[in-house]
Amino acid sequence: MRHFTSVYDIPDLKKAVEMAREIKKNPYGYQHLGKNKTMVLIFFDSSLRTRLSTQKAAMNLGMNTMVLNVSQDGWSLETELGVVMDGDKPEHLREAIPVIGTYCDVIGVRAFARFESKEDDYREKILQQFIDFAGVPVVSMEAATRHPLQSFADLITIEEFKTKPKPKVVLTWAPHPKALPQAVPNSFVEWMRQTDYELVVTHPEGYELAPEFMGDLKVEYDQNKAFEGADFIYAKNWSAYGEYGKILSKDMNWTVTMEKMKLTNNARFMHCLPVRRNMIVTDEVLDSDRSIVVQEAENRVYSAQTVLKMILEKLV
Ligand code: SN0
Repeated sequence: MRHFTSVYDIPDLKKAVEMAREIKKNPYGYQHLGKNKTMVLIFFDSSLRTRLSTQKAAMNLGMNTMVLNVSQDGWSLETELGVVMDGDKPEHLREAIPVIGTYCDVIGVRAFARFESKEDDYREKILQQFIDFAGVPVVSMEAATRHPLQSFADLITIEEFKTKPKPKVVLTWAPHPKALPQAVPNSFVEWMRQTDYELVVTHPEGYELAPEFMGDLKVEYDQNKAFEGADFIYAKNWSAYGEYGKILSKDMNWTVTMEKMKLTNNARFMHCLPVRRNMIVTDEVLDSDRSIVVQEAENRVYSAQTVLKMILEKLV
């Protein structure tokens, strides 16, 4: 593996999940791979789990890590090509990226959808420049359209908690006060479609995800129906893709409650975090033994470590 930006960069998903579970049992078994190797983590957006779990993963592999929060620590970076730089951004990505590349062996980048232009977001304007100009492997730590390290951790978590070979996994939209990216649901659907699970997506009308992610998967617009017999409930808010970046509903009837969880097959509750309590899901569900959000977050270390291991093996 050279770069990691989607599920398609993983040659054999089953083997990758097995590897992640092996690493979880023996996290320091591959320290030699990262000796004298440095990872730089660049954040254009906030983070808690991604920053800590990716650093932890790199350290478990014997790597050194450096973190740059672009919005707080660095120069404001110009991302448009061909502009006259007479504004408030003193440095261009075009120089910043190759410079960073000379200081490290792997770059992790977080750059959310900007919601200024659907086209720019969906062609991954920032992530793509890193791939083109860094000269070293690039790992997506959530880009405009995907959050693959999260989805990989989600898959590991479902494999750990499933009680039947083909669980019913339900992705449900839930209300939120802000317009959020589609990266997490896009990616979740993309990864789940690579498994033989029964996948159901439910959301209000107007929240259809991009066809490139949904493929031939049908939406169940009735949330209660979707929940029937579910083994995993994966909640997430996202803004509309069609009416790009718009909030079309704040309907609190979509909040995941214990009542709704009772429609399921004693399902586990999942969310990538951070989660808005009593918007996305009630306290009662989050504080119950059905919730596995912390175990899911813990697996972020092992998804990142598996990906970094695969990248390092190609470097040495
Ligand atoms: C991000 C998102 O893509 O939805 C990151 C999730 C891992 N979430 C947020 O930005 C939440 C912000 C908020 O105000 O709740």
